[in-house]
Amino acid sequence: MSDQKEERGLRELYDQDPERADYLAFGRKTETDRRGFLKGAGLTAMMLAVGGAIPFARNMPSGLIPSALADTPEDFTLFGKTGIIIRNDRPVNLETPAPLLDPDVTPIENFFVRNNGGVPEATADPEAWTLTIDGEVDNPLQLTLAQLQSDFETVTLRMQLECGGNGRAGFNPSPRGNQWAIGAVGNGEWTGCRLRDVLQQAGLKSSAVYTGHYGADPHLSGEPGRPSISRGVPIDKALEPHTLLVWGMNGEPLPLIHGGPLRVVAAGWPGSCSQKWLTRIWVRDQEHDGPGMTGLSYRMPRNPVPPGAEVPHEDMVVMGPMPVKSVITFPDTLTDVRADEAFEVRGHAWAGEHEVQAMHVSYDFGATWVEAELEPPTNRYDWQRWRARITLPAAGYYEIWARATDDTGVMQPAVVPGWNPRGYGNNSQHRIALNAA
Ligand SMILES: Nc1nc2c(c(=O)[nH]1)N[C@H]1C(S)=C(S)[C@@H](COP(=O)(O)O)O[C@H]1N2
Ligand SMILES: [Mo]
Repeated sequence: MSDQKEERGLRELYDQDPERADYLAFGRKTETDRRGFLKGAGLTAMMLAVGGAIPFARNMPSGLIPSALADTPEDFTLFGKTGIIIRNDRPVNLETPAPLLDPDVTPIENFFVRNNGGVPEATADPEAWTLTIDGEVDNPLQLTLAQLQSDFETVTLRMQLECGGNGRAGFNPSPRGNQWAIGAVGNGEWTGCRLRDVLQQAGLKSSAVYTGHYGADPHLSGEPGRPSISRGVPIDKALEPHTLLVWGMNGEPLPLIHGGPLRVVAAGWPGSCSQKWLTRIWVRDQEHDGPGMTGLSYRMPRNPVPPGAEVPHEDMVVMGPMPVKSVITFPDTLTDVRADEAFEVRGHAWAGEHEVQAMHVSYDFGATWVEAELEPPTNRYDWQRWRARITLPAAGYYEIWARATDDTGVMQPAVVPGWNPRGYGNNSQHRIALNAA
């Protein structure tokens, strides 16, 4: 089996497979009439995307990328997303621009998407979706979504979800993979039951040390039954009461693109631990070794290595919790502001398994720091709102740097942290540029 996944960009997709491109771009299966012209829901979605009626739509062939969208990729709509940056379409990988991360709960239409494989077909009967729990348990279980919903306590928690590769674009030399800037992160309001309660019903054996998660998404090679990714977490994280089996997001049924009808959310750990389209949890007697946990994937060098180094496999370890980090959500970079007038800078901060203890901003390239106001999380793993008021002393170019400190005193570095072969865990300070007039 080769690890090579064919990845291609949106333009290329429109060239090679225009019907599929329409499907991806406009969210639903597009209807076409006999002559291959776009109709129905697909056409409606296209009208929304271009911002108005298309009077000559009857002449517009399906699979034609509207030039309005072709020229402004960032305005392109995929899976009902708006304002999102397309990092890749095969698999679908969508990043949220920092200003759209401003709300306390990230709206679904702006929430980032990270897929390693395809998107399964939507299921007609979500309640019949079945999860298997097996491996190191006394009573292997098969539970439908309906049973999970009725037999276990339902909880709703606000928790951040961040891709392990968020910030990869900052590394040099640049590791392969999605060139995420800062927006492969979001804060969802997740509804589900505790994984702990379900594992307790299955009865963990004393040999249970790790989970292995499986999902229904097809591998890009098309090989049936081959998982796109299968990660897991140490059993303590699986038993942590905030680790959930999730069927609701922001008060709605979990959308297909976010793993609906059922996923894991294991906040504070690399997003890959939060399996989407969840079908099976295999309780293991050793560290899980599914695709995505072996080789270089989701592994970091045990000890620091020089940028670009080839690291032998035995010196790589599976990534644990995500590091302390923050994002500036307001103002947007390259905004014009007034010198000598106070204005608000704000954003969110989060810290893996920790709480954020302090937040600072600098407008003089890190020479001095202003302490920001920092709100507590509504629950553990919720990201924390911070706000600072600053006044720029004279007209000219400034950068705002933001730095979070966690409750163990660890801070975000000013420069990109330890290089690693796949570009994980870049938590360097977010910087924006401002012009003061
Ligand atoms: N089944 C499945 N689950 C998955 C993935 C995937 O490709 N397939 N991607 C993982 C990764 S790498 C991340 S960062 C998160 C992203 O979740 P989101 O797309 O809902 O934002 O899902 C994780 N769960
Ligand atoms: Mo990820």
